[in-house]
Amino acid sequence: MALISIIKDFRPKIDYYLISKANELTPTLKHKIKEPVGGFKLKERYSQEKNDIELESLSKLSIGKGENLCLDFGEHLVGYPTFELSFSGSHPDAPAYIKLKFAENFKELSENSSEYNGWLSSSWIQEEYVHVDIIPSRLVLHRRFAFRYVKITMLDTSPKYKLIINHAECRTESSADWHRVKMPEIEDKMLSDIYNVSLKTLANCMQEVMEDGPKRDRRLWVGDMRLQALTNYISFRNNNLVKRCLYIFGGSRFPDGRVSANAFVKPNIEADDTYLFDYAQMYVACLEEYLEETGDDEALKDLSPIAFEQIEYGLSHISNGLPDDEIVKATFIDWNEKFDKSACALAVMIYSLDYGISLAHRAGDEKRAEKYTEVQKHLRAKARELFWDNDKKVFVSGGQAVQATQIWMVLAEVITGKEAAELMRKVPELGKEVSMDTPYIHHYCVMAMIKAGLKDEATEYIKWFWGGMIKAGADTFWECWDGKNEDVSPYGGSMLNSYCHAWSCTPAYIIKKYLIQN
Ligand code: RAM
Repeated sequence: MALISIIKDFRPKIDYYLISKANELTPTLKHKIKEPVGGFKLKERYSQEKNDIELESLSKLSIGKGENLCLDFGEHLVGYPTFELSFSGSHPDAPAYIKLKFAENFKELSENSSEYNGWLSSSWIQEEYVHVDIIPSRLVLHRRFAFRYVKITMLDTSPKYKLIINHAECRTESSADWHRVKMPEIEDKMLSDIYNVSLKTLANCMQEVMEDGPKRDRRLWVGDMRLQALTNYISFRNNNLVKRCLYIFGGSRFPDGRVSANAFVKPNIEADDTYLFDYAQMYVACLEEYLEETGDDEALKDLSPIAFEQIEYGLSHISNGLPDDEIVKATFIDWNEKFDKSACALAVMIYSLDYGISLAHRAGDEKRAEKYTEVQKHLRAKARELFWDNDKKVFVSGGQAVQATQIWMVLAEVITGKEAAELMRKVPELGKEVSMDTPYIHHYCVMAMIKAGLKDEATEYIKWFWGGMIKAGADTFWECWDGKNEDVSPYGGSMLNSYCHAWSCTPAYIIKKYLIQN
């Protein structure tokens, strides 16, 4: 929670040229009509016990006061639902007062939102209270929902009639074009399932921007966007969407030029007042990777100065290899905040310099490339000197040898070759008191394994972690996952968790780019 800031009277610095470019790149959304494939009634309003119903009998099933009806659309959808309503009994002489609860997974369906008291707003919980005055009628919802299930509960009606849901459908929305995807052949069934679920996760997050999650927060976050962009290059190849996101972050920034951690697009493009040091460095990586993919000279010219600013800002907060409090406190890495992030902050800086160097070469700025190369060499040596415990053969930051620190040091190539492989083999057993809570850090863990040459281990890790979600019923990957604790959540309650989350979409990218021959 410490990572979320509120800056009084925050006024981002706006670059209208970049904003107008971002607006020009707004994608056209694609739609499909989806209907339920099954239904049931929950025995109690908040229980998981259910009685299945035949969909064919839907038009004969009426819901009276206190009763519920759940529809199962069979897969995770993002879109606008519509219900055809009619009645049984006498002419409706009072409004039907109903509650609609949309749920991405079954567990969520039977949760009672009044029991949530975490720190994120409960207004994200997808439920609507609606009065329907005229029946028969068509109930069209104008809010977009992310869901597989919907529960309709009759809160009140008159004794003279009961409600019937004759038909339901959802008009889905996404800017991903499945026709552009070339599915590779993957022999391993679990790996192939993981691949498909990764792409579905990405597709459902690809809207007018690369959203972090279509349930919540429904906006752009740099850390998520970078991972979405990578997965997009091997699948939907909607490179203009990545470009639009890069321009959004460039077009509205902190007054001192820093790239914000996330941005709103409605009613207008506007940076949020949260700065995350590592996310701003991921902007550099994301831009360089986009340019590598597209060779887009316009974006190079418009956005590389912004990327260099992020690097300069970071470097100005590191002295003698030690990142200062300001950037350490603004370093995310993972939702688990119970560890010292100094070593990670330094490693992220070194990692970002890799992309800064390539970007400088690309921009023909050899002087800058040379300077960054020197600085990077110095910081790598410092990282080893300050954080490597030669007896225990691990990196220690603030007295702790946590997994995330080892991962980022390997990614920053502070340690390489056999030493890196040895270290990464140790990671699963290390610092268990500080768990890794999000697929975001698990992604970087797999990338560190690959960097250390441990491809078999990386494959097994993907099957264990993301495969675990599939075994638990996921058809899009979740924001948080811990096989031993289904209630894990950074938000003080899993009701706010998102079950289709951008930063979880990367296995397809990793599999295609590093783990299979194509
Ligand atoms: C979560 C968002 C997003 C992530 C930030 C740091 O609230 O959903 O995915 O990037 O936190």
